[in-house]
Amino acid sequence: MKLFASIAAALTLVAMAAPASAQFAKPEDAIKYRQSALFVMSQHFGRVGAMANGRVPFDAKVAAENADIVADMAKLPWAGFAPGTDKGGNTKAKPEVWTEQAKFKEGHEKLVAETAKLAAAAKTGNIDTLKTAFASTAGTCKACHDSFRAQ
Ligand code: ASC
Repeated sequence: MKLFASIAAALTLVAMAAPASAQFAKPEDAIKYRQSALFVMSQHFGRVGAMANGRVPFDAKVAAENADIVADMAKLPWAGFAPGTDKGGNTKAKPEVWTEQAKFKEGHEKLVAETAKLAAAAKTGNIDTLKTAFASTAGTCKACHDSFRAQ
């Protein structure tokens, strides 16, 4: 019983330490997953952008809430670009996602870093800090789209 409890505790720790990952029954599910994560991210990024661009009044609390969601969502889509998911659904992902994996990974790591900075910037409550971080994050989105997303 003691041994069983130790094993169970160890497995729980491993599960907690493992990075978030997702497994998919079919390519279509992976495609849907990554597109959904990117869509949710874009909705919240758009809310931050509306403030950064002066389309809606700056509300530091709302900016911070939305930026936090952007930063969390930024971690998710990449699991959905699994091998063999270049086809099997309605995807604009270019073959380069899989043929230039080092560059693609670099792009996603950059986005995770930039969105973390965006979330930190939003928490300062300073609109100029937020504007700078927003522009930088948007540039990261665009760079990756230019290389890896078909029109
Ligand atoms: C957004 C959004 C994107 C990026 C990109 C930045 O708000 O949905 O895909 O910004 O347009 O260039």
